[in-house]
Amino acid sequence: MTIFTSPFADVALNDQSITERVFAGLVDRPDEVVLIDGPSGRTMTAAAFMDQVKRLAGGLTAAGLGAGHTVALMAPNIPEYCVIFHAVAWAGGTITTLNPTYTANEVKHQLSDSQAEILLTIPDFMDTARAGAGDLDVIAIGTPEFAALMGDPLAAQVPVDLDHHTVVLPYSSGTTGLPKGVMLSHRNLVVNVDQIIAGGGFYKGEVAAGFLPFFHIYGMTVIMNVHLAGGGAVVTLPRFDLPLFLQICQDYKSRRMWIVPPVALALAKHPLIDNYDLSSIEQVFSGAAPLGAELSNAVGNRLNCVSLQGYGMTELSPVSHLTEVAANRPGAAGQACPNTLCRIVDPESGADLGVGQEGELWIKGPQVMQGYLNNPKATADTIVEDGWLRTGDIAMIDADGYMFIVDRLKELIKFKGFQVAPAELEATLVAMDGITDAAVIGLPDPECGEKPIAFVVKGENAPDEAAINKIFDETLAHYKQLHQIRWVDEIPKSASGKILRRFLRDQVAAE
Ligand code: AYL
Repeated sequence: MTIFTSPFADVALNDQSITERVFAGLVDRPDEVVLIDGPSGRTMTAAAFMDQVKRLAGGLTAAGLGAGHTVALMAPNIPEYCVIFHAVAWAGGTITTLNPTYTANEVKHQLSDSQAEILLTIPDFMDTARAGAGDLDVIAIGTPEFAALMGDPLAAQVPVDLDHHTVVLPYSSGTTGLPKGVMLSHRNLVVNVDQIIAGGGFYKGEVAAGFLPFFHIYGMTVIMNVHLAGGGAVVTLPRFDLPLFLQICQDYKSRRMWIVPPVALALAKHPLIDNYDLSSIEQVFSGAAPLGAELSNAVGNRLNCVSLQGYGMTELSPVSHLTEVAANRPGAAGQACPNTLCRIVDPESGADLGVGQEGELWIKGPQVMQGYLNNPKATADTIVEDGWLRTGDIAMIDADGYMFIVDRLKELIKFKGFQVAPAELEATLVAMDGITDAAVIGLPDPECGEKPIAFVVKGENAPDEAAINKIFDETLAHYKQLHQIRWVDEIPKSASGKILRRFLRDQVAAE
């Protein structure tokens, strides 16, 4: 077995809850502003943040929503997001995070799958939240009902099993099928914060313009928790808005931009960039989807800074690979984090491969998830042989330990860094009367990375394109919309009935 190790020294495993870890980065600077609402400029100090976390934790506990209970949160990035997240964690509960652009249908699915007992949202999303929540209580942040949830402060972390209690339950489709609840423990979240800070460095007092959504593991761990725990601050942006993002980076003298590849494209090409003083920026860090060497270099040259890349998955809390400033290699997805082992495995034969060879990337480390909620089969298919996580990505590791993602073995489509599960779109299609079969694949796109397109087999009285698009619009979030529908006679399948996605992708590529 060829095992690739990390170039970094291991970090010590820290016996703290994620909120204890974050508070440790706040207690010695109580008067510092650590959260700023981007659009309004409203601020929250470290002391105010910790106080609100403890009071909400007390209130949730008193309301029977503390230890052992699951709270759902569907909100854009605002300071209260961080308060709610840590209050649930402090109270010994589980938080499941929903994309705030979800439709009622998607909300309903995640609430029932996660067995959430209350949904917290913002007034703007109340209608969708209520429509998806059925009989469940829905409370909007900023209302008297939300204020009433605050109780007597809970002085200490409610004790939980740091290795096995699920503190957060984001959703990911993994290598196949529908989105599944990813069970992440306190240990997973805390160690990943420490791995990121040890491997990627942290500038004391660093202020991030945080537009990457906190409901997704990138925003949650890398922006929210790393900045609070590491000694920095976050300006929360409820959505990506290029002028506001640039203004905040300029005003707060940000030293690092945390981005995804579509933003790299804007940074390299958009004329607006020249209107701002971005001389404080020392580093642009991209993750969640591939960033080519050419675009990476273009960003670095335009902003006169280093352009780095990280790699990971929701199932890895999320980071397994990142790059040190001094060791940048454009086009590489990074080097293994501290405490992280890798293998490259031939997907056909199962044989371990060596330096320079392409195969499936397997990861082992303390950031590997506990498993998928109520889905032992998907868990067993993903975490194999004593703790190795199969990523479903095809990668190559060079002689210096740089990992390059070269292809994807799994079904997943990435639209602007967002996960689109083909199985979910296919299920929506075949549920329509008059559609007998369907396959969804990603069409490469310079701006979005990939766009979902569908191959559809017509039965009797099939809906037309407009009717299909209308149902998609009503039931699925914006990034799951189809960009093309192709009518075909049949869907190519293997002998075992699996859709031959590679065949479809090759066919489209050859056109
Ligand atoms: P999920 N290059 C190519 N593909 C990537 C990269 C990358 N640098 N990073 C992520 N992916 C793809 O769960 C890959 O297919 O987590 C991987 O299996 O939404 C999938 O995205 C996982 O998608 C950071 C901060 C990584 C965040 C993240 C990843 C969060 C995405 C590093 O520093």
